Amino acid sequence: MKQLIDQNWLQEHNAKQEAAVISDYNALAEKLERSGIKIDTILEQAKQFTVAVPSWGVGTGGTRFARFPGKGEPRNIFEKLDDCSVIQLLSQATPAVSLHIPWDRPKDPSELRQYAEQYGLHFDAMNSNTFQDQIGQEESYKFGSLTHTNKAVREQAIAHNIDVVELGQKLGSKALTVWVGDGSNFPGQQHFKNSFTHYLDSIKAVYNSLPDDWNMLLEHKIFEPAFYSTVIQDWGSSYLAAKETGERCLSLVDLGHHAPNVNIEMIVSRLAQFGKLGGFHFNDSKYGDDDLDSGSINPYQLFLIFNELTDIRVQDPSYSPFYMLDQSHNVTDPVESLMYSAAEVQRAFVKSLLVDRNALTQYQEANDAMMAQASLKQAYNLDVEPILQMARLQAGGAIDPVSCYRASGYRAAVAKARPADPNKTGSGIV
Ligand code: RM4
Ligand code: MN
Ligand code: MN
Repeated sequence: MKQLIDQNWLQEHNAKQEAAVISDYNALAEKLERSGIKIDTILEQAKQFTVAVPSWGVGTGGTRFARFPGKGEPRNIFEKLDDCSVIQLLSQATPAVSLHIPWDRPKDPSELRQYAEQYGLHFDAMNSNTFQDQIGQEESYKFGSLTHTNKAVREQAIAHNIDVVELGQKLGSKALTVWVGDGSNFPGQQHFKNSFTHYLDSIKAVYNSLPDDWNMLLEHKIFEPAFYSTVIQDWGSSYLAAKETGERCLSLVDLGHHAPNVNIEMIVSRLAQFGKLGGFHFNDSKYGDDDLDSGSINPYQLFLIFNELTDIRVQDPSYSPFYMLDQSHNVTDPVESLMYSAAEVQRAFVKSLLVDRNALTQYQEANDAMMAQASLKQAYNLDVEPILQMARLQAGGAIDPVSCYRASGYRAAVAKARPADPNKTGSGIV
């Protein structure tokens, strides 16, 4: 397998920390053993955990005010995959990449697939884009896409989604994520019922062209780019649309797409109870959809979400929703942010495995609020870093991905190899 950071060098880098990791791991094993938890079974699950990386996440993001591109930003999908391969190599938790079309449209899909495979990468859910006008496109999405008042615009948006599915099939993907920015900026601008009806008709048309082994994931977002109303603004609208559309049409929860303080873990439980929870876009936010790094603001919320997911998996071990990071890295090196965030999501997952579920159930049944919350906190407060480090070490990754990445000199090397085009603002969510 092709690797952009030398395996021997990586092993030497790890060697300096290896003894400390083993000692910390053994100490944690002893501690967990006292609660009847076998650390090796947790380690195995940590190693199995994966979260996809968004292709657009490896470019520097920005706000509507400005973007400050970093050095050596990837200039095309192949360079994006190079960066994704480094993220996977060091973190050992991100073997899949989620593409955004047309941003990442390849001339030759089989060439792109092979390019990914040489790194051991594959493609996660495909993302369509009808929130921007593309060069050469007949109709404009200024006033919407799948929900537009004009049938010709809706048909163009439907055709784009079908096209993305066809491309995804060539790349080995198994899902289409549909997020539309459709909505309105003024009260009265849009007829709520009519626009939702158009949405339903449009996604049904896309769904009907979906291969049998594919899922369609509907992503809701409370606001932006529309600031008064958004057609699929909440999980309720998403659920209704998914239910109306078909069995393989599911809801996708992007953590940042909710009002502050919304109880997202409860949304997770509701959607799952009715078989409609299909996937996640992980990120964090403080005020609005600011696409901050996963776990950077509210790691407890992330843990509570995984607590629900683990609860679901206790009942149905085969349950596996699509997990993806969806973040905008405006002030950090995107490679560092994505490695760090993948580990934060993995950390929340691992901690959720440590919850004593029998005890929790008993406290819930007995209405013992104090001990119920304490049983969650007991797991949350444990430092599981030695498990994450051991998982990466055994899988051939880096004990400490960020320090290893910095020491490797990768960014400086790509900065030389990828001179910035002064006329282009580069990739990233702008
Ligand atoms: C949206 C949404 C989508 C993502 C775009 C770039 O806010 O989160 O998932 O594809 O941003
Ligand atoms: Mn998203
Ligand atoms: Mn978003």
